Amino acid sequence: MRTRLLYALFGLMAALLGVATGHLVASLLNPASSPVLAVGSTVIDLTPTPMKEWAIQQFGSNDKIILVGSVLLVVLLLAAVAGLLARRRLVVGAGMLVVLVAIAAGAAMTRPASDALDLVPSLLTAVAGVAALWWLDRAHRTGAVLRDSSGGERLTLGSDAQRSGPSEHSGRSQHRASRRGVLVALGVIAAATAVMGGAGRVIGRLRSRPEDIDLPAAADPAPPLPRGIEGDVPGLTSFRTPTKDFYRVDTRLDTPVISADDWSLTIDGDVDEELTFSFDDLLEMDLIERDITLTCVSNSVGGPYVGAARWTGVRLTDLLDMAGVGSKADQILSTDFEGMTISTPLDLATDGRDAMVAIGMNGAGLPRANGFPARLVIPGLYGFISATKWVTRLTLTTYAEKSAYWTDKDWDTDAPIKISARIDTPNALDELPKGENLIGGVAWAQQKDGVAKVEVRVDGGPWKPAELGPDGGNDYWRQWVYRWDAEPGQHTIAARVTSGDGEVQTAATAEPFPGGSSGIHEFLVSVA
Ligand SMILES: Nc1nc2c(c(=O)[nH]1)N[C@H]1C(S)=C(S)[C@@H](COP(=O)(O)O)O[C@H]1N2
Ligand SMILES: [Mo]
Repeated sequence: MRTRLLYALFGLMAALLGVATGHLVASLLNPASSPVLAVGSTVIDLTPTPMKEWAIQQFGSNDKIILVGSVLLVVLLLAAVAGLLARRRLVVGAGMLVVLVAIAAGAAMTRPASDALDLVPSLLTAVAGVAALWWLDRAHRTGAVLRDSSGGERLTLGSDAQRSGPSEHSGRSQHRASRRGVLVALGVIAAATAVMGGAGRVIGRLRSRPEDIDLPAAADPAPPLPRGIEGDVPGLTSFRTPTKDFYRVDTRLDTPVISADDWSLTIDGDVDEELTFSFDDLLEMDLIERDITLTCVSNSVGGPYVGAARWTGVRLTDLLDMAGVGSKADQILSTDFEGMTISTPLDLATDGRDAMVAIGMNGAGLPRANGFPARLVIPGLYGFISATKWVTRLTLTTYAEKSAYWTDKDWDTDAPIKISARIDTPNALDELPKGENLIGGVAWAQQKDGVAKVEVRVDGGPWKPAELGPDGGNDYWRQWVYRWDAEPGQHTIAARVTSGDGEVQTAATAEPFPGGSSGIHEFLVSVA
């Protein structure tokens, strides 16, 4: 029994060392080729949409940590099994480890834009894992063999130090030597795993340091953003989302590191002339600056996947006009640096809205997580059909000819952002004092002439107008606050928005899939 446990531990330690090795090497070559991340990414791509949506609802922005954690857990369980197999025959256990790594290597190779170099982390994972298993097995068997030849007993780690008797004397000391050998091997492997794991993290962080760019002043600047009312309403979302707090949604498990010097944007497909722009080319063009609220289609009513920032970039139509769009195209298929695709209806992107290839966010270059060096920002459309990060290609094509990542997963191709009001304060189930309480939040109605009105309803009574915060433009969200004179007891509070073009937020509920959530943000609070 004990040797079984011991060998399961051997398998586990060998796998951990392998994973740490692979991760470290990947952090130097290509973070996405790390065996565990490669498997995780493949799982993301293969997961059916409803399950993915379920995971996002359940785990929110922790969904990826949970995914990577689950992959790791499965790997470690299988590695423990490999360890058990190695107890009988080392080659069988080692073989199983190699098969596990081969699966990860396969996943790494099927990633778009992968090359032969992406096999290196997996290869070294296998080498480290097998070497560790071999060493542990040898350390264990050496003692066991010595002992078998003298005392004939089977090794059980740390069980019989108290047993005594002259005839067992030499067996016992050899036993101790073997136990020491195993402990030394385990210690060295654990230490190496920790050091490499730590080094991998540090290198990853160093590599993904932001690149400093000098963002030129916009030729077409935005008016100064008025001061928000967050200072007056505790718990209210700030009028401008600080860059570091901006939500992040994408299919990646790593943060891409692309240097501005190596980056370029190509416009091709149904165009008069195929064009390629360098980052410096964009810096030299006329830049526009706009305050725009981005929204993710996976945001549920009242959810966190929405953020408001000041974006700086080149007007999309300036670029398209230079290339000369042909008559056949009805879609802009944008491609990121690794081949991930997003499709945008051409007519919407070019109808006069402030669509841009953005290179700046809140007055600085884009953070790597939000698309450095460049991304699309198109007001009024959910991010999954408009906001391509790390974008390198815009192809003018048709929906009949080409389909994008989420189109293939049956999400809508035409997905305007649904108008919505969110209550930020109080929170559901809060205990409030009786008397005046502030109910506050944000509301958005991009490309629908902005927010005209926000109303609050208590206990299903009449809708009453809230006060609106300052105006940051029609593509920007609006803060709102309602002074509520609360009576003791349980109360349901709700909020809804009316857009400038007269649409009242619907009470009809819809899930995020396939075209965005709808319904009213409503929940219970109690008043003492
Ligand atoms: N390359 C790439 N761009 C992408 C995505 C992605 O998965 N890959 N996700 C999109 C989605 S669904 C949204 S909502 C926005 C989110 O942008 P943010 O992470 O900067 O908030 O990016 C979009 N751009
Ligand atoms: Mo999204």
